Amino acid sequence: MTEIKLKHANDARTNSRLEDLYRQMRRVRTFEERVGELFVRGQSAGSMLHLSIGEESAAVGVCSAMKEGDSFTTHHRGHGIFLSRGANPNLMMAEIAGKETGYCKGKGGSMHIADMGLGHLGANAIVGGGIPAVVGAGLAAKRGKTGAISVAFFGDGAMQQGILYESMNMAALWDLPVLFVCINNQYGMGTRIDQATKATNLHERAIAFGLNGISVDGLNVETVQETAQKLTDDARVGKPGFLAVSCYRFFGHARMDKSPYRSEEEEVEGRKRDPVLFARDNIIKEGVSNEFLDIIDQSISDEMDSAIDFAISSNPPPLSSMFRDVYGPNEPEPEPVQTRINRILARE
Ligand SMILES: Cc1ncc(C[n+]2csc(CCOP(=O)(O)OP(=O)(O)O)c2C)c(N)n1
Ligand SMILES: [Mg+2]
Repeated sequence: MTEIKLKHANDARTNSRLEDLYRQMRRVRTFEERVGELFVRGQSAGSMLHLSIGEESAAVGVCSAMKEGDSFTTHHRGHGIFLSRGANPNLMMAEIAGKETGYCKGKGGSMHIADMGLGHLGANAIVGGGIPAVVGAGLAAKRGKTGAISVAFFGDGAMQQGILYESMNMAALWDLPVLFVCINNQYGMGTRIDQATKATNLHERAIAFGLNGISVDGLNVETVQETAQKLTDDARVGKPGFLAVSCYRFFGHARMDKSPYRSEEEEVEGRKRDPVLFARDNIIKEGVSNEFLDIIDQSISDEMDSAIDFAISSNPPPLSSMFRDVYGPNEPEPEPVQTRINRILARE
């Protein structure tokens, strides 16, 4: 009861859908902030980390239009997408920290995280590399009449990759339950989109292949969600689609990139297009109090602190398991690393 009192600064009606979208976006933002800290402290596995801060509406808007049983692939900046599809932050954080309690027992890390149970067919470090898998998943769903769709998430850099066009062509030709989602954060590493292509109306390319193609401004998560809902509804009945969500990559390409290729003024302007704060402002306009939203933020902060504690207190996978789960289930036990090294050295 006290919560309800706190929730409304006046008697205005609450848009609980927006509140839910806000909560989800705040979870993504806070998760990414914690991951950034993990990296700076040298506690993440691998040397690269790509944060999706500024892109939360694409992940949350599209994922909230998906259903249980749907599958998806992501690019190298996919933490927010997996979290929005129901990933457990503890297991994600442990995976990024390279611990055996992680989704892939610490052997996938940030850029190769996957979980078939939640429909995550895999993150992929190759630009465009995860896209064709959704065509296969879409074909399987169509033939098996499962009613599921498969969604490929990728960046604007993949718009210049041939594999996208082969995949869009097949999805359209075979009327597959597939959605292609381009998160257009304006940059492919240090190259701005208008330095990479003349054709910046990205959805027009999809229309040319016979897909439903739409571009939306990612500032407003509700617009993203509504558009994605239409596209997923159509995809589910065999009309594949393409959605480009425009946003701004708030920080460098990877955690160590200080973005010397763009001006500070541009970054200040770009960060004003903050989908999390935009949603927060709109909720407040509907009469929800700042204080109530602060309580939501605090509980999310606590949740992500626990994820960090879980990851740090977990063990790395034992050396003896190095090749386990890497090959198919019927592969023979891999040769112990030291025996293999000795054999190679003996040969030289
Ligand atoms: C096929 C291929 N080419 C180049 C790279 C190096 N690379 C890694 S990320 C990246 C930029 C990708 O930009 P975008 O697709 O827009 O995704 P973003 O990083 O902006 O999320 C590049 C060129 C790669 N991983 N794969
Ligand atoms: Mg990009």
